[in-house]
Order: sequence, then C-alpha cells, then structure tokens
Amino acid sequence: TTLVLATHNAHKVVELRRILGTLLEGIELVAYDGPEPVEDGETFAANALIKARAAHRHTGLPVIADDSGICVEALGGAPGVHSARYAGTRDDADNYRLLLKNLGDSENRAADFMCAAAFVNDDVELVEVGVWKGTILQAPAGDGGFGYDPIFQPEGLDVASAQLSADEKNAISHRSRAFTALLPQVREYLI
Ligand code: ITT
Repeated sequence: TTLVLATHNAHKVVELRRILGTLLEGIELVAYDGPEPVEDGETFAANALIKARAAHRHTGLPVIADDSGICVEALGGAPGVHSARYAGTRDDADNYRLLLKNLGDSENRAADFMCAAAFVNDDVELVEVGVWKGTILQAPAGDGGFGYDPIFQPEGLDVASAQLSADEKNAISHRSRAFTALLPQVREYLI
C-alpha cells in the first residue's frame, strides 16, 4: 500500500516519516509534489482537509496532510493558520523575529503549537488535532527542528524545542499527538 504525504515542507516530511514509520509498518510513504491548493480555511483542520483532498484528486491515492502553526495567547491567537508566512515570506527567522517583536515584553508568553492531521481517500475523510503547550522565550535558542522551534519552550521543560533531539521532539510534539490519534483509524482503513 502506498500513502501520499501531502506536504511540500521538507522538515515535516522528515518528522512525519519518523512518526509514521513506527505506527505504519509496511506502508510505503511518498511525498506529494503536485500542485498546491489555496489554503484559505479558517482552521487548521479545514486547511489540512483542503491539502489532503487536493493531493487525493491529483494522485488517486490515499493521502495524509498536516496543517500546523503556533497560536500566541497575548497576540489573540496569531500567527495561527498564517504561521508559515507571518512576516510575508517563508523565512523561519524572519517569522519568529516578527513574533518576538510583536510580543515585546508582554508578561503573558503562553503559546500553543497546533497540528491538524487529515486522511482522505475515495470514501473517507478523517481529521485529528494535536496541541503542544508552552511559552515564548525572550530570545531564540538551539538549531534543531524548524519554524518557531527556537523560540518555543515546551511546558515542563527548560529548553527551547529547537534544543531537543528529533526523537525527543517527536515523542511530545503537536504533530506526534495529532498523528498518534489519527493513525489507528488509518491503519484500520488501509490494512
Ligand atoms: P505544507 O502546507 O506544504 O505542508 P507549510 O510549511 O506551508 O507546508 P503550514 O501551512 O501548515 O505548512 O504552516 C506550518 C508553519 O507553522 C511552518 O511553516 C512553521 O512556521 C510552523 N510550524 C508548524 N509546525 C512546527 C513545528 O513542529 N516547529 C516549528 N514550527 C512549526
């Protein structure tokens, strides 16, 4: 069985291969490189389904997609679904620097990483959401991960998520929570 990963983000592909590899033994994962749909949904779940449906229409194969981002309480939930292009480009450092600037010296530094994991095939649509709670640091630290990892301190830890190993991050991240909830249903459907 072949399962398509409907993402153009190479960092997500690496994380998803590790997360799914253990949960979906025997299923071949291929990254999707077809046209990208307009992600104009208002929620992570809506956008994950938009991406999964588009890749399914294009490939005819079963597809999983990930829509994710960071929601900062003191910024009213921004950047949220706009996380990938918050500063107007896809540059990770530009994006997290703008977030630090907009948050300023706010005492409320609470933030959630959110991930919606979607599965779409001819006769099925599934979506699960995972949340990773934490706070926004005063300055970036670490060079692992991607995106906002250098400025996010997960609840219960005293380092940035960019200072975790890949396995440490995958054990507790929003992405692993969403896919761990989705995958038993996908297995049941495919196997
Ligand atoms: P695809 O749509 O092709 O999957 P994308 O990067 O455009 O790739 P999203 O629209 O879901 O994907 O945006 C996700 C953004 O949220 C991502 O670019 C990061 O800036 C941020 N993000 C999501 N998960 C993250 C993580 O685990 N660590 C750090 N930042 C993350």
